[in-house]
Amino acid sequence: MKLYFNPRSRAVIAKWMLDEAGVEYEIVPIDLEKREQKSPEFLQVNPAGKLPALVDGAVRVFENAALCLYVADRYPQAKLAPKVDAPERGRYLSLMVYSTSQLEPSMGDHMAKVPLLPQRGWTEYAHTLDAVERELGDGPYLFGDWFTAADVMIGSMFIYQRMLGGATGRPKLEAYVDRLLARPKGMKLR
Ligand SMILES: N[C@@H](CCC(=O)N[C@@H](CS)C(=O)NCC(=O)O)C(=O)O
Repeated sequence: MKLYFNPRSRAVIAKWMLDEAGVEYEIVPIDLEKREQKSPEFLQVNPAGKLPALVDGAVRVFENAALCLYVADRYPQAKLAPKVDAPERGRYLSLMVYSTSQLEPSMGDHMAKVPLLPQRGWTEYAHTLDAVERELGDGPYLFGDWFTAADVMIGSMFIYQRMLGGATGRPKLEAYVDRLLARPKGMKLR
């Protein structure tokens, strides 16, 4: 398994997932300054020309959410995802997609101070925080005591926000971020 990686990129999310899964993998460094992510060879792996990307034999995966879903399903012994027929599966899939289709752009707008346009497919930032708080409940993770790939995807967004000097202003969410950062194989603040 090869992870196309740069430490100063969202590929740290994929690396966190692989580490939590206890998977052996090879890092393929990609120099973003040299624009190696736009090379014809790399575009064969990820047509979007972005990090991360994963190659597992004949399988190629790009987009962090897809990559986390893939790793969790490929290594069921790591117990990082509900099984396909488990009752938690629907909520798990929804949170995985929500992280990247609503949480990330909503947070991005908030940090860039871009006003929300109604035709956008995501809600305003405060509503997003309400939704995650509701889903987290009493925690400690999104599925209670069970740490899953959904915590990697949702949690990494808040870790990134903190890394960029931001914070949610919600004690419950900040305590969740602290817990995630304290995990031995977790993402580290830079
Ligand atoms: N939604 C993508 C975002 C990937 C992304 O934007 N990666 C950035 C680094 S954080 C990148 O490769 N940028 C280089 C470029 O766009 O040329 C994911 O989660 O995989």
